[in-house]
Amino acid sequence: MHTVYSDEHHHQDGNVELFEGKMVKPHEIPRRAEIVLERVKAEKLGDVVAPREFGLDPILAVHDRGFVTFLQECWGDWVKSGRTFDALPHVWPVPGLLPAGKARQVSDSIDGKLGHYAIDAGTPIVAGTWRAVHASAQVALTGQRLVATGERAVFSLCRPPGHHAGHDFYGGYCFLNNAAIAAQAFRDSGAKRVAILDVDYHHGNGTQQIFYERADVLTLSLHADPKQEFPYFLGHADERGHGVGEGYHMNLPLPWGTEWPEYELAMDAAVKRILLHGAEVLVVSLGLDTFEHDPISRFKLQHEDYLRMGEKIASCDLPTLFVMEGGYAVDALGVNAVNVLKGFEAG
Ligand code: OKP
Ligand code: ZN
Repeated sequence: MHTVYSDEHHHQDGNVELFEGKMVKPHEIPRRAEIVLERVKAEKLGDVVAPREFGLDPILAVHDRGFVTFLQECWGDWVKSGRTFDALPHVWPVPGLLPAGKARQVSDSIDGKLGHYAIDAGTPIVAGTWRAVHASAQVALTGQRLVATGERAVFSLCRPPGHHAGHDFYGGYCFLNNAAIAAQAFRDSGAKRVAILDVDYHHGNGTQQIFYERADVLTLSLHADPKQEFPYFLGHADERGHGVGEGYHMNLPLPWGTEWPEYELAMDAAVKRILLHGAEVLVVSLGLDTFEHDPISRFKLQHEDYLRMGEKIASCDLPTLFVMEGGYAVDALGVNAVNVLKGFEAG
C-alpha cells in the first residue's frame, strides 16, 4: 500500500490549547505524523510518495469561500492587530443571541472572525497553519487520485486531521475536512456512490454536516457518545440525514470503556450499511484515539484490535482510501495505525 506524506505538516505547531480549564501544550503535534511515517517505513508497508498539487478548486467543492479566505488570512490579520502568540477565539455567537430574522454578520475584527468560524478554543492558528492544512488536503487528494486510477488502497498520512471541520467552520484540531474533500473528488471523477466510515474516537461532526442532505455520499461514524464526549452537541443515534439525505447518515455512539467485542458489533452494522449503499469506493477517517492508553479518550481498544479493524474494513471489498485523523498516545500511534493497514492487506 502506498503512503502519501508531506513534511509541510510541521508548519502546524501550536503553543497552546484550552483544555480542562488550562492552557496546555497541544495534543495534536508534529511528532504524531513522524512516528506513523517511521512505522510505515519500518514495516515496509509500501512506497512513500509526495503529494501532487491540485489547487483550491477541490477544497472549494466542499468548503465555503469566505471560510477558506479566513483560514488563509487569519494569521496576517492577527499579527496586524498586534498579537504575537497563537490565535484562539474567546467569544461565540451562540444560537439565541440574535433576534429572529437577524442573520449573523461576519465581524471586521479578527476576534469576531475567530468566534464566527471556530467551534472550540482548542485549535490554535499559527503562522504556518494555512500552509500545513493546504498540504494536508493535497495529501488526501493525491491518495484519492491513486485509488481512482486503480490502486486497491492508499494511506493518506494527513496532518492536521479534518473530520471536525465543516463547510464553514473549524475546530477539534481540524481546519479543512480532508476525508470530505477526497470523497467529493471521487464523486467528481465519476464514482456514483461513495461511503465515508469514521472510526476516530470523536464524532465526525464536520463530515456529517457536509453530506447531511445528500444521498450520494453515505457517512457513518463510530464514536464516544456525545452526551459524554467532545464534540458534545452532535453525534446522536437519531441523526440520520435530512431531505434526500434521510437515511444516508449513520451514527453509532458507544459508551466510555468500550472494548473490542462491543466495538466489533458496531463495525458489523456499519459494514452492512456500506454494502447496502452499493458504494463504489470507501474513504476511512482513520483515528487511533480509541486506543486504551489514549490520553484524551476513554475507549479500550488494544494493539491487536487494530488488525481486526483492518480486516473488517477489507471485508467491504472496496477500493479504499485511508485518511489519517486523531490519536494522541503518540508512542503507540505508529503501531496502531499500521496495524489497521496491515490487517486490511491480510483481510
Ligand atoms: C480531534 B480528533 C475534551 C477535550 C476535547 C478536542 C478533541 C479533538 C479531537 N476533554 N478537545 O477527533 O481526534
Ligand atoms: Zn478524535
